[in-house]
Amino acid sequence: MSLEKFNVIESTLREGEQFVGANFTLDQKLKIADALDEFGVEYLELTSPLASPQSRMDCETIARRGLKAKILTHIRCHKDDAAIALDTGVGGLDVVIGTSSMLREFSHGKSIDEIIELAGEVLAWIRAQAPDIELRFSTEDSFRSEEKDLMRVYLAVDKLGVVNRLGIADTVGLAAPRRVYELISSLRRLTHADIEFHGHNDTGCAIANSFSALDAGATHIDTSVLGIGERNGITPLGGFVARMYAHNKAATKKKYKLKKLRKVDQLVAEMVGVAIPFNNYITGVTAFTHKAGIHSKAILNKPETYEILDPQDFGLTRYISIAHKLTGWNAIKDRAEQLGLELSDAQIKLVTQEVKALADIKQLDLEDVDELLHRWAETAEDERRMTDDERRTGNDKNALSMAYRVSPKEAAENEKPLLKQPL
Ligand code: HCA
Ligand code: CU
Repeated sequence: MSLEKFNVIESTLREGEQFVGANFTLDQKLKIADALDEFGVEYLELTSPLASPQSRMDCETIARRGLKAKILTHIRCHKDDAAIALDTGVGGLDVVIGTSSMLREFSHGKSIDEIIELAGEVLAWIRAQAPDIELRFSTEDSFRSEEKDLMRVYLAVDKLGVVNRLGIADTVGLAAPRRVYELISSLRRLTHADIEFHGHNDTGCAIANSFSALDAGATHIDTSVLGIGERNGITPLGGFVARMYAHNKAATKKKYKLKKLRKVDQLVAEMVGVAIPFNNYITGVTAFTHKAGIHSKAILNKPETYEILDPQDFGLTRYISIAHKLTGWNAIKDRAEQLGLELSDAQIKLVTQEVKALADIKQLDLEDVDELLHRWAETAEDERRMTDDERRTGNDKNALSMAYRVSPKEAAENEKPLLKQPL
């Protein structure tokens, strides 16, 4: 159910601002908010208005912008924070408090009973002030909290009947998918509110954990563009969308304007001073690049053989790398066709052998392959014009040079020898 009906809480403007390279101006925030809104995320989460005077003004400005996405801000479990946050005009508050023994001892110093009491007071107060606001309560460092403590807190909060969502946070990126599944399944069984999952990526599980959370009944997933956030960040929007597209292509295409993803990734990458990683989901330069000859053949016949994501759905194109020793003649043939060159299959196979032989001794690039193809095409053209007479007298230099390109053994391996006469 949740796997089909999930919501993205896009936190580039909150968790993402906690990325070391991020220091967004209002103008930059507006550009990010607009781009994400166009993409179609359901929520935007903003830095607490208590962080700085400018942060407060940013909340007010973005809340008033009339975006389709619901605007949330993120606050500690304090009445004073909540009062200021409500004043900004946002559509929802994400309230958080640490429940792990570590955070209880070294951060706010409260016991579980005190947390329950405080949460009850603050959440009921917020609801009384703002009956229509979306209210979420989350425990920080959920996976290093005692499960019985966690459940006590969530059950108490759920029973208040004032929150729309309960949040689970893998604050240090410790959890693996099965653990996420178990915890969220228990929460799903025991409580009524929607469930949000916030997953850090320290050990590379953020996307898988988010998917597992949905599978277990979560309804909302926190993301940020390129995954930016504290340390190495959280579930990346693009990677999460890739996962959901693989799960249900039609629904994901309907839900989001996938072709806008590249612009969003580029925009944020530039603003925080990083390049989009080469192996990034969807928008990395190698995301749709194919290399091995045997892959290329299948890809050219039917792209789905080696592609779970169709680049066209994201406004991107696939690229088949051909200038290397793993190349295959189908890929070289495709390139020849792109260049409008007329070469027979036998000739293409010989070119392919030459590419492989050259690649064994030096680094090639596409230009080298193109040059070879052009040379072979010209020679083939001359060859076509050649008279039988000339051929018999053996004074044809082109034919000779062509023959010397490959060893007799290699030529013999081709189904159709390039030259009609053996030399
Ligand atoms: C933080 C911690 C947080 C909160 C997540 C949440 C985390 O930076 O305030 O509110 O659900 O990772 O625990 O981002
Ligand atoms: Cu976080």
